Amino acid sequence: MTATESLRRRIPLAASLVVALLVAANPSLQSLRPTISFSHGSTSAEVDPALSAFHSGMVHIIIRKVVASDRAPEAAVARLGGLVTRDLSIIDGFAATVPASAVGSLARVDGVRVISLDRKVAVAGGGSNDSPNSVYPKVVRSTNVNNAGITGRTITVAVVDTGITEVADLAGRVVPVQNGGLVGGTSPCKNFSGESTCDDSYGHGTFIAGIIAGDGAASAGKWKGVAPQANLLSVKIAGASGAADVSNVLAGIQWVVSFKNTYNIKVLNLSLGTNSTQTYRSDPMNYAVEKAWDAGIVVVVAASNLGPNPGTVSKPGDDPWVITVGATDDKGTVGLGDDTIPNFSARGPTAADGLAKPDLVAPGGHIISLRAPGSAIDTQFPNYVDGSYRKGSGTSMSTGVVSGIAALMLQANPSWSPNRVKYALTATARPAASSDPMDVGAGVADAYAATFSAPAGTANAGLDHSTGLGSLDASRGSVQVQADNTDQTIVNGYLTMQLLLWDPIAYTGLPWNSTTWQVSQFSGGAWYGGAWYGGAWYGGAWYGGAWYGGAWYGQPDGGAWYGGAWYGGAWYGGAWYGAWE
Ligand SMILES: [Ca+2]
Repeated sequence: MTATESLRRRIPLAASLVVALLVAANPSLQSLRPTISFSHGSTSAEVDPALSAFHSGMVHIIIRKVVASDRAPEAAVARLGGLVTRDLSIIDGFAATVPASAVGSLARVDGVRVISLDRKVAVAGGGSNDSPNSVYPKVVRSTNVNNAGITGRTITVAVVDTGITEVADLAGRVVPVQNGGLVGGTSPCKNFSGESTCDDSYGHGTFIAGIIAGDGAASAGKWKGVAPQANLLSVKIAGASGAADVSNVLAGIQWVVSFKNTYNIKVLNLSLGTNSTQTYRSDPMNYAVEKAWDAGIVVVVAASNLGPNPGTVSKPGDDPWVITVGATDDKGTVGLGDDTIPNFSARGPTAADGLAKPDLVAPGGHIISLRAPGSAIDTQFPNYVDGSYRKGSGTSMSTGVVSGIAALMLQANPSWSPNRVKYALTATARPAASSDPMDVGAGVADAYAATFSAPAGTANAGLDHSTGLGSLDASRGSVQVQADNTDQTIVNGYLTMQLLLWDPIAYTGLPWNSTTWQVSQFSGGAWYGGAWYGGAWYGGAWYGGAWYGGAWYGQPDGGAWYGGAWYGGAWYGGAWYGAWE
């Protein structure tokens, strides 16, 4: 038994997760909850007296529940404007950040037993980044590539995400998008989010953009990304709630493919995914990433933060064509000898098709990148590094690293196809902390070798394509989004986030280019914003469902928590693959 197998066997993640999901999803099981009797007829939780000192702003709390599987307390946190930040299943509870004014209401929620101040976080707040050390560009040797004059200049990376705020480190390199129509002009994004601006109001997309292409302008070059002169094209598919439906993703990818020539898009970064187990051979999201790949775009996708069990790579990272990226923790040192594979990093083979994934790994632990000032993450986790930066962990971050590397490779080797890029990346990857390819694929990305000394060869020979005619709803996995229309429609079945009916024949029947885009199902009609729907799953924005990752903070390095069983793994954590520290 390898060390990894041994670790997996000690942590019965899948079993407990499935049970929790069943209880949460099946109303008929609600009656199985123990009945709690109280002497006064109404219930009120015990509240830590220390919380009475907080009258405004946000406060970090620990909630212990009456019944571990009851998700009503988590849903209440979301409803009251808070954010579940950490599962604490060993105490039948969870950590959350909530408005101080909401504590009284939370105490009256059925199922909440004790509310206490999260003292560890309160003490650490603002002071946890005394000696930041984020060395990922050196670990993957992109620094060496930059020093050889290759910086990603001329290459455009499309980022389908929560938007990109054009902060100093990205200034002048967020590609303006032509609005078209009678209005004309340009916007700093293609916007499918339902929000009126292109700003990153959630805080995920800007962080990823900084990893791909930040130039360190606000830190005298100290905190640079991988391809510091690459251009970014922001395709915004979610607003401040972080909630996005599969249809938002499909529209975003179809638009990128349709306009790749207009904007010289060479790389597509997808730091997202769902827990769908629909076979890639028919799934519409797999169809989209394969259309991008066939159009000559290198598609880089997060593996997910649902590890460490087999079968935890999410969709569309389960697609055999694309480059799927898992995470390493480089421990803040350039050498690989002390690296570990965090438990959160998803493991293959893929659940639906049994395919080997991820393709490779890159640093994704305690990464320092850009804040999006005023965004949800930035506001709720105000631990900043050198003013303009913050820390985060997850396979989202690893994905950004590899997208940046792809930009470097394509600047130096402009004729390379996606299959050539994938082969060069995997053929030159260095041995990682695990020798199991289902943990790490080919190993740790090496930008220098992949760019300058890759052996000849191409990947993906003989693979089949997705028909795209599978179920849209199955592509969602267990997540649903509630639209912000008057009726607060739940977007499921054939509905899209435009509240129109999904048309698979139109989706697959035409080539994707700038002409056909105008008649595509996504081009006309407004997009709605949304929130994670708290019905069949755990409820509330960012906590629950399949766009995993959520908002995490204060993970002590190397401790029992960081990389532990629950870290983005054993429970479903919110939106996008990122942990916020
Ligand atoms: Ca290291």
